[in-house]
Amino acid sequence: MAPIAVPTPQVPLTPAALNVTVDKPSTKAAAAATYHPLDGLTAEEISAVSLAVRQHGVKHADFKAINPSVSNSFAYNAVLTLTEGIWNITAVTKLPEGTQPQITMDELLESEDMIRSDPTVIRLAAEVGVKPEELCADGWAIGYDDRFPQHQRVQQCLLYARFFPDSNLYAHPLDFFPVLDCNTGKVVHIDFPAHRSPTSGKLSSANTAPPPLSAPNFGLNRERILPPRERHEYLPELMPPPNVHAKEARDELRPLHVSQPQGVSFKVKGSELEWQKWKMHVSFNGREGLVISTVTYNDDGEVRPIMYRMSLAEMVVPYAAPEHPHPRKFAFDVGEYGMGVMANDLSLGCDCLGTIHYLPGAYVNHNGQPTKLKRAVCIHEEDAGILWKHTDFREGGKSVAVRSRKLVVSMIATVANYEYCFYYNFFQDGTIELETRLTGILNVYTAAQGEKTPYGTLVAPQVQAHYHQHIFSLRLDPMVDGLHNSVIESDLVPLDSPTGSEDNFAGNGFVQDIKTLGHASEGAREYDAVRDRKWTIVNPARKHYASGLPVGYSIALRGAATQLLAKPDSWVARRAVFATKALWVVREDEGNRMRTTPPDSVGEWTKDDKTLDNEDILLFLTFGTNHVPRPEDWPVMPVEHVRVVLKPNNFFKWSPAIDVRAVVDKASKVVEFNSENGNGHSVSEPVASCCN
Ligand code: ABN
Ligand code: CU
Repeated sequence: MAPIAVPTPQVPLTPAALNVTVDKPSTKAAAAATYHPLDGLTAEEISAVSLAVRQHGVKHADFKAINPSVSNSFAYNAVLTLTEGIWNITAVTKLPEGTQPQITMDELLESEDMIRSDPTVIRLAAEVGVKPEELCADGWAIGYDDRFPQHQRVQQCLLYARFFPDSNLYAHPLDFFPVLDCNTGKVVHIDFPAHRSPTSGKLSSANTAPPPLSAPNFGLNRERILPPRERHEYLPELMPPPNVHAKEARDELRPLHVSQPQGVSFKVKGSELEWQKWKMHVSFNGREGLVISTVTYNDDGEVRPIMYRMSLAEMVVPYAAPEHPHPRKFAFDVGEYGMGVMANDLSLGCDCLGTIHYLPGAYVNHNGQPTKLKRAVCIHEEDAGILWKHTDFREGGKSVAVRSRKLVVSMIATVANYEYCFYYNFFQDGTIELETRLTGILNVYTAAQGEKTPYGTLVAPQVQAHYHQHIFSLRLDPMVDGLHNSVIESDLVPLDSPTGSEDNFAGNGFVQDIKTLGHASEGAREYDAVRDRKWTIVNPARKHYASGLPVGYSIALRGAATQLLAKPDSWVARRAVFATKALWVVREDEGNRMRTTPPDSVGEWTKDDKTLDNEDILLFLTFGTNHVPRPEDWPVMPVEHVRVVLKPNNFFKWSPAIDVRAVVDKASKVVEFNSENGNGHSVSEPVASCCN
């Protein structure tokens, strides 16, 4: 990565002198026509902000963070305001020692160069038959390891070997982890995980704790382990032998086109998206990636607000293996890397099928410059099966079947070995769904021949995939018919009265046990699958005309509820407090307050006793999946789906989908098969109407 050349104050504070390329908006008129205050920063704005920060840095000698030649390893918060086209710095705050900005892509890539040129790493790799140029490193945020001083910007490298161009490096994990200081570019330590005896299962180390940095030979007290050499490829061109998966490709499927002969049914004005009765704003930023704001539904002419903002606040993948240094594997992929920073530039016909509209995205990179994605966000429609149907079973009775369509707003991020695909789905019955799909390659570590692996699955010989959890935090800023909302928790419980009693003679009775989360201290909630616990965001000021209940949106977490399995006082629980509960409800003013001193987390924000009822609130919903890897997840994992659903509940007078008409798809056909050769051919056209 090229160091930022910062001139002396005598040099003019021009973009060229400060190494900033100022992107120009294509045309002023075009920019003005689509401008919206909730838009993500454009590439031009990022360069302009970067220029303002550098100019400030040059003018103010105390603000040295941007000048690597005087790097002091402190991080700063800068607040800028835009006045008549000029960005001004209004506040600069030095953050406490140990506060680190996100790891950047450049730092990740640079880590590979650093380890390839470090003499100790070269020697250790050579001992297991790996050449420096074959070494690959995934740079992981270290999270927690108090053996290193706070000011060091440490990164741990998970090492693999790549023996052939483009080959799957994760099939060849190495048995040691270098630790780097990103600021000095030096390897500062090597960690050697202990291994377990094939016979007794006993650990080669005295215990699972980190050895002191001063331990001789980096605390290594076991035999070195050669990386597995068997190839496990997934790229089609690498499939022939010696790849163990070498197989002829299966017969290609016949084409299945998604065709919209009359075009799409949505409208896009800048970043504002309208479809059916939905309207929303879509934006993108480097940290959260995709953001959906100001979601409204046109209910018979009344535009009803539902969500002010929805975004991914955080995600963490804690692993189960307790032997050092594996417990350090719990990177925060939003906070420490940025989901937007890792977003893919999407490809038509592969990532996105059908008639697609893309939105661009931009984020600030290591050098303070914008990185642009032409296709960061994909917008399209999909058939979603049956929306509703009924047949009057009496002879001559009528039948109606209505198909469902969904609007999908999505992005995909590559998070080193894994990919995460995020789809915000909007349905015609008022349902909003965040569907997360997980795919990519498992994080793996080597196992010695015959070694016992109590915390992982051997997905291939000597390739061990540790058990882990994928835990996400969805930040919901609700606006259900207004900014003042409450959260109601409801459980389904059997009647207290025993079977045979007056109240419950047959014993079948069950009711909803309902309570409003009244105070901040009640804002941290557990999921209860047995009681089918639900949370409903309501507006207590408006009631349903028939049920008399407050209008609301219910959160269905079933199947997606995941809470941290690590101990409450574990390293990971202390950092990923959000993952310890299924739902956090906090006051907006608390959740949005800018803080510069730790501890700072939802755990702190739910400690006071301010009211939560009928207030401007925020919800942080914890969801995800526990992953005990299967050999079938290897070498690339078929997608796993996790769904969080928000359903209107007492919000609409009746089914909002009752006005969707049954329309026959004239392109559908019946296929018949020749019983001799099994070949199919189309024989008939669809019925004239789906309502008959
Ligand atoms: N999941 C941790 C991570 C993310 C990006 C790059 C390397 C490692
Ligand atoms: Cu997983």
